[in-house]
Amino acid sequence: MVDTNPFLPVSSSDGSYPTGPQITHRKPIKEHLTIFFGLLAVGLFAALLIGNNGSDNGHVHENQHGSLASSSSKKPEPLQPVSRGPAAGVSEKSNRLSANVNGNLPAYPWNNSMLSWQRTSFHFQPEKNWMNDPNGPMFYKGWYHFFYQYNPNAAVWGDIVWGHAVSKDLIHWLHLPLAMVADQWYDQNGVWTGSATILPNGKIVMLYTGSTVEAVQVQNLAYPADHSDPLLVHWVKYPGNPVLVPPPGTYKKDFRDPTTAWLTSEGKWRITIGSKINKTGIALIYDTKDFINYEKLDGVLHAVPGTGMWECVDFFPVSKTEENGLDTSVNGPGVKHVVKVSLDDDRHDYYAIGTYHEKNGTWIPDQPEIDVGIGIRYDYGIYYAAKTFYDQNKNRRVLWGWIGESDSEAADMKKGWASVQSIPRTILFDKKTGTHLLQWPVEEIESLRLKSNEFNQVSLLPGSVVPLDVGPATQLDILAEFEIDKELLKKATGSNITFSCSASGGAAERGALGPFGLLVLADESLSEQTPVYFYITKGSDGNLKTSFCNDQSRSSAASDVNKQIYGSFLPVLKGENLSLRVLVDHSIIESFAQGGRTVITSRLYPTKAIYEAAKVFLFNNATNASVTASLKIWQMNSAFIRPYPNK
Ligand code: DQQ
Repeated sequence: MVDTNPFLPVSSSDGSYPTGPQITHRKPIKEHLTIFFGLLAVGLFAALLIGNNGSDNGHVHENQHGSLASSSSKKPEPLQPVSRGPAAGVSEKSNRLSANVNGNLPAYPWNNSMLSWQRTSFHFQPEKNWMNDPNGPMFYKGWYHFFYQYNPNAAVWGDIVWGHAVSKDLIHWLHLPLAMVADQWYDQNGVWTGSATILPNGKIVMLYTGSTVEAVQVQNLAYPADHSDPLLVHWVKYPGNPVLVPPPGTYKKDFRDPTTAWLTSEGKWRITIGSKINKTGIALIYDTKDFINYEKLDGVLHAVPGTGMWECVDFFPVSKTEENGLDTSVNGPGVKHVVKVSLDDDRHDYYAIGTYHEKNGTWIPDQPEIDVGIGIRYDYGIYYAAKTFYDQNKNRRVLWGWIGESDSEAADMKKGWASVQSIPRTILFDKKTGTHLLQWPVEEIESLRLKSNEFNQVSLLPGSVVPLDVGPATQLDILAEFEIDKELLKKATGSNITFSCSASGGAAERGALGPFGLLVLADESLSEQTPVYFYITKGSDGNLKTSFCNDQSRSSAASDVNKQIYGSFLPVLKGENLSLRVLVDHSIIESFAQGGRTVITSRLYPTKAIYEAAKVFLFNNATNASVTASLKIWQMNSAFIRPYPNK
């Protein structure tokens, strides 16, 4: 049965739906050791690292590996990435590899076995084709619902509609039919990103951006055809769509991605939508009583010059004192508010913590120098268009994020799919720093843990690499703690040289106090390896600074994949050991440092370190400091992700 009146009181007196947007303006009032010491290869590791780093930014070339070079007699064709997205008025959706790649990289002769290995086992993916942003996540009548930007026709961005899947635990998923397709003038160019709001009466409102026949961005309303269906299979688009059009002065192609609505003390619903004015990123703000008629507030929720278009804005409260999540409408003492933006210009997600002023609909960052878009990122790897939802089932706030590919489009088309979603992460305010959020994989992921191995107090001398005998190493959950020789920390001499993961020579660059950490997806000979590591430096003021990095430069013998060194400064507080959690799932690794204070996600495309040949090692490439590591490593089961039977 189709619901005809799915909302809170509709403002029109006869209860009928108005036929178009009515926008009014109001003034501002607004994350036993079976020690396997067999191979303590002092020096060998450094030699390997440095040896592999002999030329061309550390990239390994196919011709250095006879077997790879001879796997195809055809001359590799140059890679010419095609731009997808900007012409349609949205951010770049093709894999442009790294900024310094000129588009003329030779394509690697990927074979089916290599490409099949890349598909993940416990991360959410559709059965085939392209996926991008998470949309409208929610918990409803016993099911977690996940919608996503999807191209049903190809493994590249385009023809965007809403895919839909349900889960009982955020890990095992059942694919349902497409929730919404591009069948109206107001979304013919794409059913773009949107968010769900669950009203106090239990009904659901979905607001999403439609790209019209003329590629103008408008906001549309949709709702479940049958609220009694826990699977929410059928969706109805409101006949009076669009409900919001770009306000005067806003570029018609810069008005998108409505948030979940939250309540004001006046009982109205409030949403924010990303836009820009010249180079200033802005979050527009609207109040509504019925999700049909909207009043635009004067001013903006927030604006940051120089940050460009804000996509997929997210706005939510976090508790300063409690270890649980908050419903989006919660406000008051002990509550801070987070603004998160996805920067169209650099395609990274940034957040900041601050204070929300309900009366005039504004938000002020606690620390303007780390304002949203110029400060802290959710993830220092590949991660974009993230969205949270309040999970009333477990009283937590859960974060979803889109993880694109960093191989070539040609390879994506060959394998027939592109993109995965991150493991959903719980989000909490980091009481210790007061500036950061803590992101941690939802507890349900632990149900996939199989047999484990523990390694206690493994001593890592400077320049050592230690293999960890865990069996196959492509589906792992790794928990690790590292302790560096405290005397050496004290004695080390300070310097003014600043370290940054991306500008460094990666894990091959030896310092007195780093790098040390793990090598994942590494083959026996270490010709392919991805170091996930800490690097400590001492300033001339005697202060220690820790960076958390992920070095992709030797991750693959293929040259047509992204080999950037990811990472960031990591706040480590007095008394804290260095801690790390790494989820390895074929071509994706998600790494969480210090309980999720800093996170790095990488997509990796090894050619040799796959299947049984993939191994994990500990390493310490510091010149002076000894490090002790303790770890627990679980083999991970695969999740069931398949079509819902008979749907
Ligand atoms: N993806 C959607 C847009 C959004 C962008 C289009 C962010 O609504 O701005 O697929 O990746």
